Amino acid sequence: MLSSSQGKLVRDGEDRKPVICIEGNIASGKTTCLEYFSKTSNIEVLTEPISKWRNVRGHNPLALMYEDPARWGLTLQTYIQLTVLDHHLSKITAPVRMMERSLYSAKYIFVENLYKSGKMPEVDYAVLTEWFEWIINNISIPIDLIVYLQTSPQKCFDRLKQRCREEEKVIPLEYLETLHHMYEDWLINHSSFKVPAPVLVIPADHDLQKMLHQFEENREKIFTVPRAS
Ligand code: TTP
Ligand code: MG
Repeated sequence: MLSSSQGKLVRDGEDRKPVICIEGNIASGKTTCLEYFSKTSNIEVLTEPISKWRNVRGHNPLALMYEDPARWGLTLQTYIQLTVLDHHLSKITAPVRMMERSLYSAKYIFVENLYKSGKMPEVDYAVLTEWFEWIINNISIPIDLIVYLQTSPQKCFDRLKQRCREEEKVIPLEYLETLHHMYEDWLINHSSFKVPAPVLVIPADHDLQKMLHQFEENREKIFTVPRAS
């Protein structure tokens, strides 16, 4: 549960433990990275609650959003915001937490893109933004490191085709290109939104073997991250 500290709601009854968020475009390899480190002891790994986004009480808001973003974008993004917030606030069960994405990328990448591309009505964007700002102003969401899996949009497109998630069959290369530029502006160029933690960039176009090798090479850097205050 939550209690209040320094004006913000915080998770109850535990010391602050380091939280590492894995970020990157759709199909950049976030889950693969998390699965790799899940074999390490003393780390808690939280993969994205995508199964919930595909089935909330028998409905599939992810599929609905791809079918008609203007109608269902708000529905999906509201639910994503809730499920990701739930992850941020859940009790940490190991000395370090690693999680897929964050509240920030759902808003700064996906919601912004829906709005900027004219697919989300202004009132929906306003409501989501009010919600998001209320959350970050009133609830403590500590993140100590962002690991950015930096890919080319074409590589993500190829992986997307290979993995063949039913809802994602309609995604064109241009969509991944737009998300890529938004990620770069946010985490590399620092020209869009505030970056909530230090960023470690891992080039992520390589094949699985090389990626696993790189994850291992970066292990030290990732897990000796100083805790944000
Ligand atoms: P991702 O969050 O990118 O997860 P992934 O499993 O595809 O990535 P990886 O292969 O790197 O593990 O996207 C999951 C799906 O949810 C994808 O179709 C994009 C969609 N999505 C949104 O539409 N809005 C959002 O805010 C988020 C976070 C995802
Ligand atoms: Mg994933």
